[in-house]
Amino acid sequence: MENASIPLTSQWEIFCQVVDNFGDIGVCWRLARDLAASHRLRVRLWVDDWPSFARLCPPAAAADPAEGFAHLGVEARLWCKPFPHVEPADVVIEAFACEIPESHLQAMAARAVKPVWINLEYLSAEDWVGGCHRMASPHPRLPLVKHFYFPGFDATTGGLLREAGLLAERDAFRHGGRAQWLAARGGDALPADALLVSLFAYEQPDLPALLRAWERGPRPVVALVPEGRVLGDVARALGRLDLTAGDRIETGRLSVVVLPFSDQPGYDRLLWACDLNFVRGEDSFVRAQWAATPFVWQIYPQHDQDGAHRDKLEAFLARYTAVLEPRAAQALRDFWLAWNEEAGLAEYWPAFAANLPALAEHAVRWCEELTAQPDLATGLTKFCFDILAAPR
Ligand code: TRH
Repeated sequence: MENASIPLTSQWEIFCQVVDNFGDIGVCWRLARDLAASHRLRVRLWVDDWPSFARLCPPAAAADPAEGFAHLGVEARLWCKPFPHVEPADVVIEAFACEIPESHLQAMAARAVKPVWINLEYLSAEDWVGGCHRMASPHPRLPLVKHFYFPGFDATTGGLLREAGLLAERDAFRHGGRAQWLAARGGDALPADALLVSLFAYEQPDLPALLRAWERGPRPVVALVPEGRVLGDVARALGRLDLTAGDRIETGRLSVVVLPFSDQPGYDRLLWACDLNFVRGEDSFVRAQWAATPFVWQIYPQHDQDGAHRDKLEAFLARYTAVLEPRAAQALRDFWLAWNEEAGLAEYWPAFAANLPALAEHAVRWCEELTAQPDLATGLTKFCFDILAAPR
């Protein structure tokens, strides 16, 4: 939603350090676009890994990273060393506790009106999040105050990224564009009762067992697999050396179609087209919830000693299944745990599949509940402009 009270000249910047060749840029690129499009802000996005950024934003591949690149209202710049001398923005967002270059911090501290400094945190459904959301943390040396901003699932948090008009666009696609979209991917030849699945995941050693269950199962399954980390496991399970976009393999009741990695709007269409989505990390996990269809979440593997990773999964499971009928809740929990523990997929698939109708109804209700909250970019914009407007 546009906020007419916000000056058009306000400049924001987001610092994004790309972890593990790809992660985190998905959230930052989406936030940058939403701030520019829905809130009319001038947004600069600093990325330290240009090729990873260009996977999400293909026109950036042809740009000279040193010169930067403007697209969809966002100015993307390479975060290089030494960091260039640039006037800090009115609002400076460090994503996921990445460290802003010292020279830039000094420039922020030197401004007469200090920038609003935000640390945008990872998404978690854990209860402690609400208590830390918006917490202020003064810099130990410089006259700057950082505020923690937590995305989340209830009103005590900053909410979730949801662009204006997203759900209307989803519904229009389902009523109008889906059949054509599927036909362009060979979907016009699908059995009428096929279960359409999208598969975006980290490595999954237990995948062969699940693919075998799909191959021999009572209902045809069509798995649409975008190019990415899980593709090696899909290939091995199907006895292939490798797979690339455009490949299509039929075995028993299973068809596997490999798709090219698309831009973010293209990925939304994939989620909207399918009956069941396997998603991972943070951004695709949220998009699956806006798709309002059943999904399976693979949490980012941290191999942590203290179980933080499992706590995060349990916290979301508890929220998501709180008002779900016990049989469907158990089936979902068993299958999600199997997916994350990489064992038992074939064992838990039949109950999960049998509960898909109940899970589909639940996904719609859950999406409606989330939609009642303000979206993250709107809440963040208001929070920052309230600080900017307050006497300091
Ligand atoms: O990249 P990820 O694994 O991200 C993760 C999380 O952010 C996690 O919290 C972090 O710690 C870790 O990185 C390092 O998964 P995620 O968040 O779903 O991001 C993937 C992005 O890719 C998302 O924006 C959707 C997008 N995408 C496309 O644009 N096109 C595609 O074809 C596909 C499959 C995905």
